[in-house]
Amino acid sequence: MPSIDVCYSPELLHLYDLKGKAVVAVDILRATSTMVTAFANGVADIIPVMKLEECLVYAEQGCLTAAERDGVKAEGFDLGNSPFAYMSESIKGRTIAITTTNGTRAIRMSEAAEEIVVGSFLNLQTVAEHLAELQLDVLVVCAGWKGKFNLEDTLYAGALAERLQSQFEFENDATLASLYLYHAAKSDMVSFLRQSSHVQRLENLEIHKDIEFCLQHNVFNVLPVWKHDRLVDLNAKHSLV
Ligand code: 3SL
Repeated sequence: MPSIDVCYSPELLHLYDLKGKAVVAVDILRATSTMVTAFANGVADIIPVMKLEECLVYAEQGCLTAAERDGVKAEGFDLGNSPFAYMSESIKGRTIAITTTNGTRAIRMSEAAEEIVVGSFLNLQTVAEHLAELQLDVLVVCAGWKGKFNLEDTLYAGALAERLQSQFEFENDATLASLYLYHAAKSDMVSFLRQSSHVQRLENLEIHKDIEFCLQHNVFNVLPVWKHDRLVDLNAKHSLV
């Protein structure tokens, strides 16, 4: 039976052997929720990069560029990191190069894995079904915040563990803790997360509607997966679940 484990921060990745594993990279607020929304709205592919300068170079190749630092859209880029900015016709068929404070870092630091899947509550079931078919050991890599633990990514790990628990064994207590937290939170995640640090940070920036949007379950059946140097949607049709 394959296993599922949870890494609470990219800074802890040195403790894990990614070889032969499927990584689910997650940054619920908001990078991976935004990427899933972008694919659902017809983006062709997404190039996650770590640095602002690196991202800007892609403009010269005809890509749209997107950047966020500390919750705010960085100056000089086409887009920020709100999922609502990725619902326009103008992004259809485009390649987007994106850098965010933590989310794109979690993806790029997972490159040694056999497969990297981008997870969010928005495509939770689609990712769970894909992992069940894949039959690889799974590591959920939480983006956290600047190397530290966060609650919303942990809740996602718990939600995924709940869906996979009959077919995967739990590698250690990190998975169990995530599951227990998800059980405590799932009936009202918005309230559960009200005191959490990134929700507070986004609320202070008056970013309210993104929070509720990103906590919705199973809105899209997109399956963003790392191929060569970028993310593509393995479910070609982008149809709503
Ligand atoms: O940390 C990240 O990568 C971002 O998702 C943070 S924010 O939600 O855009 O503030």
